[in-house]
Amino acid sequence: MLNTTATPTHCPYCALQCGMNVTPGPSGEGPSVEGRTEFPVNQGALCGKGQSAAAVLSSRVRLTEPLVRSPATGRLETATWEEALDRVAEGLARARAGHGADACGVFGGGSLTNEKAYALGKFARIVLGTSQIDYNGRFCMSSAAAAGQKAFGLDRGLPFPLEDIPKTGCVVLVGSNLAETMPPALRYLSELKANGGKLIVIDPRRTRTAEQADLHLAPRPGTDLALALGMLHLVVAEGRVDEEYVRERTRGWEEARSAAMAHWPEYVERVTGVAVPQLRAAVGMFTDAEHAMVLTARGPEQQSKGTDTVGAWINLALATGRPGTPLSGYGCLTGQGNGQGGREHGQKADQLPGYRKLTDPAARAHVAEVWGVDPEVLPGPGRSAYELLDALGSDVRALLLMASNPVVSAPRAAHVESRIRSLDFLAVADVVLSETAELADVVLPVTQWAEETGTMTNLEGRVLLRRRALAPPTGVRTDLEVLQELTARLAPDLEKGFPTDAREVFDELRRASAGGLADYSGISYDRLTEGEGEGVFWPCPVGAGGTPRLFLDRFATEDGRALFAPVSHRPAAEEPDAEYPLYLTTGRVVAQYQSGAQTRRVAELNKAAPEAFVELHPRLAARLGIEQGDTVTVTSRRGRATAPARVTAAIRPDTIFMPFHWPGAGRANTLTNPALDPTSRMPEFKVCAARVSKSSLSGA
Ligand SMILES: Nc1nc2c(c(=O)[nH]1)N[C@H]1C(S)=C(S)[C@@H](COP(=O)(O)OP(=O)(O)OC[C@H]3O[C@@H](n4cnc5c(=O)[nH]c(N)nc54)[C@H](O)[C@@H]3O)O[C@H]1N2
Ligand SMILES: Nc1nc2c(c(=O)[nH]1)N[C@H]1C(S)=C(S)[C@@H](COP(=O)(O)OP(=O)(O)OC[C@H]3O[C@@H](n4cnc5c(=O)[nH]c(N)nc54)[C@H](O)[C@@H]3O)O[C@H]1N2
Ligand code: SF4
Ligand SMILES: [Mo]
Repeated sequence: MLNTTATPTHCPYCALQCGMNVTPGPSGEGPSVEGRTEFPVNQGALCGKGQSAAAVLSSRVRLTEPLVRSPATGRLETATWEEALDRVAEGLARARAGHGADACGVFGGGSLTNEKAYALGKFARIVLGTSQIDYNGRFCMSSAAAAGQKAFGLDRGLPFPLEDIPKTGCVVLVGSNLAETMPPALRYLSELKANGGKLIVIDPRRTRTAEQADLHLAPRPGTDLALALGMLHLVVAEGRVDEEYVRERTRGWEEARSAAMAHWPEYVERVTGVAVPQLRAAVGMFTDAEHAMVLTARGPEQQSKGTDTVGAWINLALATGRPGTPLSGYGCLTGQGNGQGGREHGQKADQLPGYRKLTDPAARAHVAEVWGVDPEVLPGPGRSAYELLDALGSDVRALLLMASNPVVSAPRAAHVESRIRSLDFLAVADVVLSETAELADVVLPVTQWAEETGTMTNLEGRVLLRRRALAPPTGVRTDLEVLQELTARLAPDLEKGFPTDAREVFDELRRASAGGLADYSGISYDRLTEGEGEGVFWPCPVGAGGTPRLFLDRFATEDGRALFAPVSHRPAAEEPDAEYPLYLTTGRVVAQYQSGAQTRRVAELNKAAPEAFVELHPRLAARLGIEQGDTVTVTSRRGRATAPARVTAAIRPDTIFMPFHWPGAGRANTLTNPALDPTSRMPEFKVCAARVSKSSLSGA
């Protein structure tokens, strides 16, 4: 029996992982949610998505029975769990028998708990024996992860807790709209300003976040690399380099310095559209502060040069002596609920648990031992997320998808959708019938956040216990149960290695991660329930106390020094031209989450943000004869989308913006460019060339 009192747990959505209490309702009424004041990150505050999260738990909007596509009607029809699981096992086994192990693909997500992400990676590697696994985090912060690993030897989004932000002197926030994407975190910036600190926001749009800034720079999309190099140029020219820090704590300065010196302020102004005096003002604010931070989010990261771009921002932080010093440094604001933990425990194409490399013989031996298999059976690295989606129906014939909705969220989505349709077999585990699940041969209805226990690692690297607060409806099973049942059918000898109790999975994950970069071995469920459940920061080896602040003594590189990135500016993969004269950039609105699969099912959120829109500047609108609310058509080399125009002076006149939360005619990803960053394999969601026109249907 579950009790009827409040259970302290965490939000199902973003990487803040706000603390909340969930209370089952009296019979006939749904459960209720309220912010948990004792949890330090949000101190009781929740955004509208968190407040309304209980709505998705109700059985009216969710799946409670498995669905199997009927050969007779071609439609999805309800089935028993036995039938559905048998069909999935058959679909995967047939692909493997006909085309080899790599014909089975697995696609995961950053909303999965650590335990699920770990089990999914293990399932792919030893049950299916496939190298073809990756996940939606590749679309998220992978460029910052790659740059952070290169520079510091370790990728933990924030190397310090959020509580340090109000105590620093200056924050440069690059391409984050956290007023909409993490509303309770705005408090940290307000406190910063109340303490006399400065906020610089870099965004082509004057967002709600930019409105809070002391200085807002609005560069052209895709030009952050030049902007960061221009700032570094001025830091050198004005003699503001922290020479002692550079000498003692870094490597590679000379190359990075000469690359930056080639980026003259006037050249940077031409490339970015940011005037030299503004560039100087930013450098002044940043270097005058005793302590300062650079924080990046998706703006600079979701570019085909995202890794170099983040590298350039890290260079600026290093040259001024910030990383690994108190109340200072570089951090990336990770996005998904378990965007941090989801990238550590083996659902990535090249990775084993503990942030280990699949190509490292010692890592393979360690993990194989924990898994009770020969290291030889572990496949090598596979394809990145977009490349995997692009290979569906050709090399990869069957796909198991858990916790992503690529029909809406992947770049060049019409093409991705056609690749998905060309699969021999698709199985989707989800809580709702997402646009991708609609295409599946089998849909498995799974439990949600409040109905199951598991750990999440928030954007600070804080490992949290998200507790079960409610009994799931009959008819649904957990993702862990699904993996166990599939193993029982495909490789019965391995079934014991797939327990369904999250604590048991976590204890194995601890052993698998021991000695790795993301070492969780000292974290236990008991420890996570102590006190107010404020969590434990990794790395945390056995017997250690957790690490809220990284790099204070040394970086995680071999010699303990941070590494500068010798980077130069280059244009986006697609720049505007005569045919497609505008920049199109994409992002989020406060009331919808990601592909919208969950939040589009919540009435109050839909009321606040019912449909896609196209943001454009009044001058551009006037030139094209477009008025507020007119239906407009946006065209790129990938296709076209239509949505109402939202005319606003808050955007650059050469740029249009669309949120990506909707399928159908307003789907932003019909337009986006899948050009990939060479290192992180991140697609260029934040910039492509487009044109816009008043739709002929307008006013009809
Ligand atoms: N409401 C809501 N909150 C969310 C989510 C959601 O879907 N909805 N998703 C969660 C997830 S997974 C993530 S990753 C985070 C994302 O959080 P954010 O990174 O804050 O979100 P975005 O809106 O994608 O992008 C941020 C800003 O980048 C700007 N931008 C566009 N192009 C460029 C550029 O070239 N350079 C710069 N400097 N800026 C640019 C956009 O104008 C936008 O304001 O949010 C998390 N929180
Ligand atoms: N144009 C454009 N496109 C973008 C972006 C952008 O800025 N612009 N941002 C990108 C980014 S940062 C991200 S993170 C992606 C996200 O995009 P998606 O990968 O599509 O993420 P979600 O919409 O969160 O999809 C998660 C799905 O998993 C289900 N789900 C939730 N929890 C669980 C669970 O525990 N188990 C299972 N089995 N299912 C679950 C949800 O119901 C939902 O259907 O979108 C990317 N796409
Ligand atoms: S900010 Fe993020 S974690 Fe907090 S309530 Fe909103 S969606 Fe949930
Ligand atoms: Mo994300």
